[in-house]
Amino acid sequence: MENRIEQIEAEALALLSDASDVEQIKSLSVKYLGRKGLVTLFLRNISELPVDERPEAGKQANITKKRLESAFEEAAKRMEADFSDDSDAIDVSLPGRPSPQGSLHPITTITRHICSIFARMGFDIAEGPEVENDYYNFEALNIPKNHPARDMQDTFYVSENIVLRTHTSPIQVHVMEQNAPPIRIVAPGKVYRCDSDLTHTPMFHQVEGLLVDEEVSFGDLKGILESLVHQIFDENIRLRFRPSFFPFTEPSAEVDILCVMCRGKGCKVCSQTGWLEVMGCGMVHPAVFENVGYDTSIFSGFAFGMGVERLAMLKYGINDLRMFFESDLRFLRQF
Ligand code: 2U9
Repeated sequence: MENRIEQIEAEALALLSDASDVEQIKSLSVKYLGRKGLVTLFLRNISELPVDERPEAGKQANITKKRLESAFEEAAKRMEADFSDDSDAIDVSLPGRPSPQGSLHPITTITRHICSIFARMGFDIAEGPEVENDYYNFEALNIPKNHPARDMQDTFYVSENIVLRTHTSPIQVHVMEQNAPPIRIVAPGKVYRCDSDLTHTPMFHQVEGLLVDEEVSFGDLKGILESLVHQIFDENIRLRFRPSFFPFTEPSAEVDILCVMCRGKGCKVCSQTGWLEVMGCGMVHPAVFENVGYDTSIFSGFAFGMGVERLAMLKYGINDLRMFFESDLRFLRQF
């Protein structure tokens, strides 16, 4: 019987040395020391042994019980300490920590939206440099040397003949120089003007468009812009074309849309007029076509331009232009 208790102890210690977590140690403790554990049963059955063997067997069994109790306890403590103190220990069962995901800036989102609307109407997307030659930014667009748009107050000059583009129009000039008609492009991008107040920032975004073909009419232009406005806002937003002037288009027009806030009733956003000015447009001036070598007796075309910040403010109900450039995550996370 003494051998039996020694066997039980040896077996318990061997299993303990293989245990790899606290749960396994707990179940070993139950197996040997629990209410129906092997050591407990051994002690309970001592009365069945011959009378002269009982004292020694009882003593041995109690020694085994104490040794196993402290062996289990120490092993469990060691294992817990291993996990909590050792900074190198990796708990592979923990779920991974996701890295924070960014989102697109609202200006990027609406620029892509506008471009995708035009792409569905058959327009290609064209891009170009933000630093331009004076010729592409002004001269080719029929903006003569003494025009006020060239003034130091409006334009960032890099040197006498190099400027930060003041509109994306130079892109269309490059495309026309390199391609014969028909042309159907939209030109999105950053533009720079020496202007800074509550409603103007020195850098802002534009999307411009150009279509050149035979027999292009102002009616085609109206249809394209109406479709754009209906897709950005909704079908009930009417458009109004007011005569205007741009050096690069003739005739030219400003495009107003029904106020998207009050739907024409009159509010603070539309200064009680019921209308919002959102775009400019016109038929491309023959002088621009001559500059790129297009035959004006065959080809005509229309062009338009819009400020992306203004459209984004109206679409998303943003009332302060500065929000776009402050990188405030509380603002940006809403998009
Ligand atoms: C070429 C020929 C003509 C582009 C045009 C406008 C009218 C216009 C403004 C809208 C708000 C600029 O951002 S804004 O201040 N744009 O009113 N833009 S026609 O005309 C072109 C472009 C390129 C070769």
